[in-house]
Amino acid sequence: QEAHAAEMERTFIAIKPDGVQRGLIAEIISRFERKGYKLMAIKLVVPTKEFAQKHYHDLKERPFFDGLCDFLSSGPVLAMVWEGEGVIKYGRKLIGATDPQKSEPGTIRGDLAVVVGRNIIHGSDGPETAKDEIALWFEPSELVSYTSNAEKWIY
Ligand code: RTP
Repeated sequence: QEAHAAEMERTFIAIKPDGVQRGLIAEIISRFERKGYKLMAIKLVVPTKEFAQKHYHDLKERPFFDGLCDFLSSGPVLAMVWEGEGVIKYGRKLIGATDPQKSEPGTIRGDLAVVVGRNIIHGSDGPETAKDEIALWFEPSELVSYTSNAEKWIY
């Protein structure tokens, strides 16, 4: 059981400044919570622009990079680590397509956002980025290891 827990997949999820300002924190967290994923770390931070540039380094050649980094560093971001089987891929499914005009109803962006530049949430897109983003946003000591009572019913 412990070995199983140690291998459990983790992803980095962030509610961007628009999601925080719009009062969508509880709504978004509840979708991950109700699904059966486990919250391992959470904090509210205002990233510097330099930090935002690190987070989005893969996009530095894109025309929207500068505006995107200004936006991410414009206010509080709720940074989280969620754990569970398949959480990286399915977390992206809960979030929905990058452009809220294309995300399905029922997804976070489909239900709660309208334009791509204000799409309220970020989720790691693969195991490598998940690892890198968790390490960028959190100290290892900020990840809380615990047994949730619900787990034996979820798995
Ligand atoms: P995220 O990293 O935030 O979860 O988004 P994603 O993987 O779904 O999308 P990605 O292509 O990595 O883009 C990152 C973020 O950049 C903003 N964006 N703006 N045309 C635009 O103005 C544009 N395209 C992308 C979005 O906020 C997107 O989430």
